[in-house]
Amino acid sequence: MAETPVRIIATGLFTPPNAISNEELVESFNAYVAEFNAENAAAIEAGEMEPLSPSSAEFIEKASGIKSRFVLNKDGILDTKKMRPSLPERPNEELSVMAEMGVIAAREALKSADLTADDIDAVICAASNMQRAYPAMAVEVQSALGVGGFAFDMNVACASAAFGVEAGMGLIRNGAKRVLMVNPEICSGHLNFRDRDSHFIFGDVATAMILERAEGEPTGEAWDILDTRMKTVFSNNIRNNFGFLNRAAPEGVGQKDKLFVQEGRKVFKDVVPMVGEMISEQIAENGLEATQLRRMWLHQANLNMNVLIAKKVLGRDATLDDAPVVLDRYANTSSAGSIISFHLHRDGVEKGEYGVICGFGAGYSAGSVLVKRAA
Ligand code: CO8
Repeated sequence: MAETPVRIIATGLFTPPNAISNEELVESFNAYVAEFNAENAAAIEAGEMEPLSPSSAEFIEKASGIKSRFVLNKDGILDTKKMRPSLPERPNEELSVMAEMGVIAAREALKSADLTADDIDAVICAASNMQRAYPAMAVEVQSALGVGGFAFDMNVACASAAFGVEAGMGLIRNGAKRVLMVNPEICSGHLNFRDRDSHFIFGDVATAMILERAEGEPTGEAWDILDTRMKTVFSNNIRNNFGFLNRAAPEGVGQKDKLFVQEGRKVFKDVVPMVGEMISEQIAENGLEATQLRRMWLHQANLNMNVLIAKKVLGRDATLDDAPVVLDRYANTSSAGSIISFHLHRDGVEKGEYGVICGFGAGYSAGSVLVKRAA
């Protein structure tokens, strides 16, 4: 175990009230395609422009395992004239949307551990995209909750939560007693809902986790962190170039890579072996056999990806009990995916049993946290 032992003692989840099924999403996308092709009929007819192809709910479920997603705003996304969430800018005096989601998830985690803001020494906001550059979202969450100490943001794309656990452990080694991590993800804000290849991939959510220095017997639920692994390998296959040096061009012109873009097949091919090897090495180097791994709370990007990773690690087909799936209802929620899975599906793992919380994505980046249920 690490020099200063650290435990996970609570998690929290905020799920937006609106859901969009594949059928609803595809109906809107296909209406947009029909409008686009009608508006550009002459150019298409003259061979100057390719017509757009419709999407399909069957393809989406088969290719990804996604059936539905939660979003902060449904109307704007489904409106073929907008195809982006309508989230009005808030005055600086109001809590930002991202902080608000993080605070709701954090409050749930605090409540379940029977703690208050006074029991927390630091806040980390670990997510794929912050809604502004500064002040840090984490400082806003800290202030809204009334936490002392300090707070900071960090971004390692879909692996942010695993890297956030590593960062939190570092703070605890340096004297903090408890660290709160939040993972608010407004993926719908940077997803291109006009892109057939990716319009279905993401959803919005926020998760929270409380880490604590392990001293004495735990008073409530506790998961000892035995080991963490981090790996990054540069790749252009998942990008989002939005930023102040890359101003958004007028609608539709050179816009594509100012939102999420990826080479999905390449990502799949590169990331599956990278993550499978990472978890297998982690287990072996901690003196464990794959048969001792009771559960894997994997990043929720693509069902087939998780099936392959779990099979590679376990050496057999994995069941939903081995590697729970939340992707069907939540879609890819970036850094929050593995934490939603851990939050909703940790019953049945008994004291003394082992599990892995693992996130992976753009960068490429991958982070794996080996845990043992302590109480
Ligand atoms: N409907 C119908 N047909 C379609 C559609 C559609 N919507 N889209 C594509 N097709 C067709 C294609 O035209 C193609 O047809 P053909 O074979 O005739 O050319 C065929 O289906 C196959 O297309 P693809 O190769 O694109 O399909 P795949 O089977 O590879 O599935 C996936 C696509 C689901 C994207 C898959 O490749 C995948 O999941 N890959 C892994 C992706 C992944 O893990 N990405 C990680 C991203 S997360 C991250 O770290 C970034 C964080 C940032 C958060 C940002 C929030 C916005």
